[in-house]
Amino acid sequence: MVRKLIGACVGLAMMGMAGTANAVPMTIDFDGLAGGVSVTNQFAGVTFSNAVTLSDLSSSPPISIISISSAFTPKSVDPIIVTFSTAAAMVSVLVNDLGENGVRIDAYDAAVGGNLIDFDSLFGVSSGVGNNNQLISVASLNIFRVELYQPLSLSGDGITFDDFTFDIPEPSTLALFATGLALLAFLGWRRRGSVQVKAA
Ligand SMILES: [Ca+2]
Ligand SMILES: [Ca+2]
Repeated sequence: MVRKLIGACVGLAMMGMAGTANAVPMTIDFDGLAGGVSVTNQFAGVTFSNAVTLSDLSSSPPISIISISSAFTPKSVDPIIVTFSTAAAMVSVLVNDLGENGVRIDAYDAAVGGNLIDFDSLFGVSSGVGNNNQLISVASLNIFRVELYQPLSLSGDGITFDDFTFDIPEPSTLALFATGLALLAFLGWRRRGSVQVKAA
C-alpha cells in the first residue's frame, strides 16, 4: 500500500515537472491593433508603458511597436517597459532594423525598482536598415518587469520591436509538484517510523 502510494506520488511529481517545463509561451504580435495606438493593458497578464504601434514600416509587417518618448530610439533613461502580473520565467522579443546602436533587454524581479536578474543585448552594423527579426531574450525565475532600449547612441538610427513573447509557469503544475514532494516526505517519515517499530 505504502509502495503504491509512493509510486503515485513520484508520478505526480514527475507530471508536475513535465507540465512546468512544457508551459507554452505566449506571443503578442500586435497585429490586431491599428497603427498609432498606445499599447497599455490590451493583452492579458502584461502591461506596456511608453509603447505605441507602428503600421507603415515595410520591413516589419504589419504592426510592430516603437517608444512614445523617443520613437525609434528609446534609451536606458526612457525605455519601453513591460510588467507582468504573474512572474515570467522567459521573455523574448524580435528587433527590426537593428544597427550599430544595438538593442538591450533588462529583466527585473519587481514591477518597479528591484534587482537586475538577467539581460541580453545585440548589435548590428551602421544604420542597420532591413536587419530584421533579431531575437533577444532573458530567462530567470521571478521576472516581473523588462525594459527595452538602445544601449548606444553612435547615430540617430532606430529600431522597432515585434512578437513580444513570455513564458509564465502554470501555478497548477507548480502546486501539483509541491504536493507530490510533500507527500513523498510524509511517506518517508511514516516508513522510517514503521521500520523503527519493527526493530523494537
Ligand atoms: Ca507584428
Ligand atoms: Ca535602424
